[in-house]
Amino acid sequence: VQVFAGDAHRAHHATELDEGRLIPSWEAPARADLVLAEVTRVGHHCADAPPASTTALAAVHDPGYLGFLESAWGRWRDEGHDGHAMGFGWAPRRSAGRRPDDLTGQLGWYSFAVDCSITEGTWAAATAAAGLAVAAAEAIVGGAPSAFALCRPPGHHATADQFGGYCYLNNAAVAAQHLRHAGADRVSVLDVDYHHGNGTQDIFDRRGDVQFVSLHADPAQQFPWFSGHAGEVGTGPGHGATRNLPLARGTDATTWLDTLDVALSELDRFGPDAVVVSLGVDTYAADPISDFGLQLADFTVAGGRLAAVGRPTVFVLEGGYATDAIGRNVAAVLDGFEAG
Ligand code: Q9C
Ligand code: ZN
Repeated sequence: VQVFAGDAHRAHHATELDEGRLIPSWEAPARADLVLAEVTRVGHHCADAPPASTTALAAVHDPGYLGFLESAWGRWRDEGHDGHAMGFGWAPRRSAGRRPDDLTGQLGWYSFAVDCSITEGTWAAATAAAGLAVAAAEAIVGGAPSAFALCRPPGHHATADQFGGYCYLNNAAVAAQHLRHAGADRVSVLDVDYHHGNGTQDIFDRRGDVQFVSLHADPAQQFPWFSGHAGEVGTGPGHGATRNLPLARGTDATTWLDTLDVALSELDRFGPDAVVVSLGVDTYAADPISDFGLQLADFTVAGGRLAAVGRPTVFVLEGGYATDAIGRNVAAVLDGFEAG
């Protein structure tokens, strides 16, 4: 598997509000470094890529949001604050819905969770991650059967105009949209991260040309709380192109792999020209913030089943917080795919 990775991600290490305390985020630089070390060790070829262009980002993100993200840290610094940039107020359910002028107000307007913050290196890291996703998509366009974008920060929670869930720019959506521009008529995004990919779903909700299929912890019990229910199936022209498979707390590997098969049958039905996999490995049994039961061997099995779809596949890294195991788990998916 052709791997795209770089070190721009290290400039981003955010603060998160976790169970009432501000802590260095679980989504830490070591994650990407350890995945890169492991995929290199097992022999995958790795290359860097330039940051995503404004055009590639604006194809899935709101221009006002992009301008905000790029300038937020400088504005925060100029205001003289300690700590990282976070909002503290969000729109009530029924509100006039106008963007405030003040930076702190805008931090609320453009976010939906306080589990991540904006730091000095956030924009550079996020645009670099999206650039890796573009490069991986481009590798597929050039005929590669598979490519892996080692994205950090992750992306699947980021909507067109809101950050949250450790995500700022939606790398998987950028990759899927790039594939569409490059000539794939139909693209499927399969999200296997432990959490629902609310951002990706939102971006493609009304689209019939990009399918979104996700298996994840039931939002009644788990972040991102407000989307990912089975009844969400897409809107208007996108009706039927979204499929959600919520799973109970503590779901074991057998149930998860059976549900993966259901997800894969949805891909077969759609018949995509290319597939983007939002590859989170926070389904791992020892993940510190999740509660599913997958072991290393299950990731290999999953990779093999993804290969059986028989389509060019872009893997984009999402979550996975058991740092000692994240490299092995990701490599197992890629190895299973190559063997399959
Ligand atoms: N006590 C991804 O996996 N907050 N994002 C966790 C832990 C939300 C996960 C709080 C987790 C977001 C890309
Ligand atoms: Zn996750």
